[in-house]
Amino acid sequence: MQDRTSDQEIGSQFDVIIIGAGISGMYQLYRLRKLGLTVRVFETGKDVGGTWYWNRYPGARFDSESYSYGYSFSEELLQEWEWQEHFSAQPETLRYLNYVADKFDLRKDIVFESPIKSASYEKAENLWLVTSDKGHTSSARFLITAIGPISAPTLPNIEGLDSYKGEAYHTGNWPHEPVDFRHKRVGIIGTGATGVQVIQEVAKTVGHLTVFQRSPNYCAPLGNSAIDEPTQKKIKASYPEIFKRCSETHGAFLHKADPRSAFDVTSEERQAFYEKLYAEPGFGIWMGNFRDVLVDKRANDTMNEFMARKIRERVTDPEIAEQLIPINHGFGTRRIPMETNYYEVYNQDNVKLVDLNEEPIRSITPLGILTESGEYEFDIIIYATGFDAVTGSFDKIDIRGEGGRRLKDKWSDGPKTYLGLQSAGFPNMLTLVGPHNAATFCNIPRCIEQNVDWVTDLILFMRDQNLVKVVASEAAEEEWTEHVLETAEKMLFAKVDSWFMGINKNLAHKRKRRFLLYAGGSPAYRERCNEVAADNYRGFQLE
Ligand code: NA7
Repeated sequence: MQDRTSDQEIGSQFDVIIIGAGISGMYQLYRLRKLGLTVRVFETGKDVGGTWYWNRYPGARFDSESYSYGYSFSEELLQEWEWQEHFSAQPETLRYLNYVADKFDLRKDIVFESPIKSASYEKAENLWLVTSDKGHTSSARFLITAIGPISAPTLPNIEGLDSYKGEAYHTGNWPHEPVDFRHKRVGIIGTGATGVQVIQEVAKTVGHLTVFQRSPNYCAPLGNSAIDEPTQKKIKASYPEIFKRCSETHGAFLHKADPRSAFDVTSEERQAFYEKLYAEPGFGIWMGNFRDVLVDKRANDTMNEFMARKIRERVTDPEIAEQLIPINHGFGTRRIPMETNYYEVYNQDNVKLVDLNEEPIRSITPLGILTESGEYEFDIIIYATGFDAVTGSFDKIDIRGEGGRRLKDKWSDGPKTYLGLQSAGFPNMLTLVGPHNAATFCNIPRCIEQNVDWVTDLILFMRDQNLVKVVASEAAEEEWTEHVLETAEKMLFAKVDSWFMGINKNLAHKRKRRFLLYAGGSPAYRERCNEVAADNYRGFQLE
């Protein structure tokens, strides 16, 4: 890794500053450098990878088919890289991103260990001033945020958190050294997509494991396996079809919704279809289900019954099985955790499930966790308690636009953007995977590439037309925000508490329910972005 932390390097002016060296920041750097622009990326971590750099917890892996997840922009890269598993584990994914950084010599323009604390738009110079935590300031015409939608971890708001004397880790900030669970008493709080992954992995070697569950989720089998040689060859020969299929599906996954209603078929056919989806690898059960399962309560209930039956079949103790069946939301209305023998973990003698609805946590103590029923002592506590999703990573930076207006204040009642790519009053700032952007609800690299390509084209267009300032109009922003919220209202998840809806009970301030993603689907979003560009960037004011 090159050292780029000298004052001389940092205190300079660039055409573009990118915050974040994860999947989007890396690709954005690659594209802009090719245009001959001067670009500098500032990254908090010691190396590239973003999500895959921080989330090193045991069990972290893709829920997307690996070959649908990698970058598509380089045929050479596609042919060189060989995914080892259908759903790659975090170490391999991080190796892949390092390989990309090496291959395209990306690190020379990245300043590591440099969290950006503030960014302000200076009207007189039409520049963004960006300051790192070390107090170094750099400037650029364009500011591109590539800070990730799920990158601001939140610890639980439980009294006594700091008093605990054992080892404690949040999954989103996992140590670089391996953590040994053998013969250890481990407590885990959280049973979302992350909790499920970490629980099933830790359970393999742990001395004793206690899972603290506030809300169970409907979890579906991942169906992971190694990729054999003939399949590897087939994958390499099929990339055009793989990416074409992703471009046609709602969430840019390989799975396409079934055009039938759950009630177009007999009850036997429906059960057979659900069994087939349950046995198939990946998100098919969520993304490839009947078209009305996520929008019609009656259709959704047929899936709830099916999933509850599966849990009862797999968990030996009927009381524990009931505790693992969600009662406060329907199938797929929250993020589906993908699992491998997750439910069977609760059949192990050395695993205990604590239902926090029956036995709430009172506090964290120096020795462990105190509930209404008594104290549990641990050697290690794992917090799989989630993130301040989508807007949390923006809130961590003091971003000020025209007139010194703070982005955090502007978004206090919910984000407002145009296409999820810009917010009015923040000229020349572009938000990759920003709120209300389809990339937030997507097989993310597929939508990241769309975002980055669109932003690159905009910058190229401005250069060709001698334009120096782009800012979304209030009217375009209003119209997009309304469209985003209206689209979400049709979905069952709009009525359920989850990070999709901006609900995070650990934050000190209570928020209004506010949809953070875009549910209109990636093809419609892409079409809209293309139309806007073709119409001379309609809705943006260009100077
Ligand atoms: P999630 O999906 O937000 O899950 C967080 C989990 O932690 C969830 O089960 C929460 O219960 C639980 N939680 C959070 N705070 C507490 C407290 N204070 N007490 C008890 N339990 C708590 O985060 P993940 O990291 O699993 O997944 C985030 C995304 O990352 C995921 O969707 C993927 O796309 C990648 P709750 O449900 O709120 O009752």
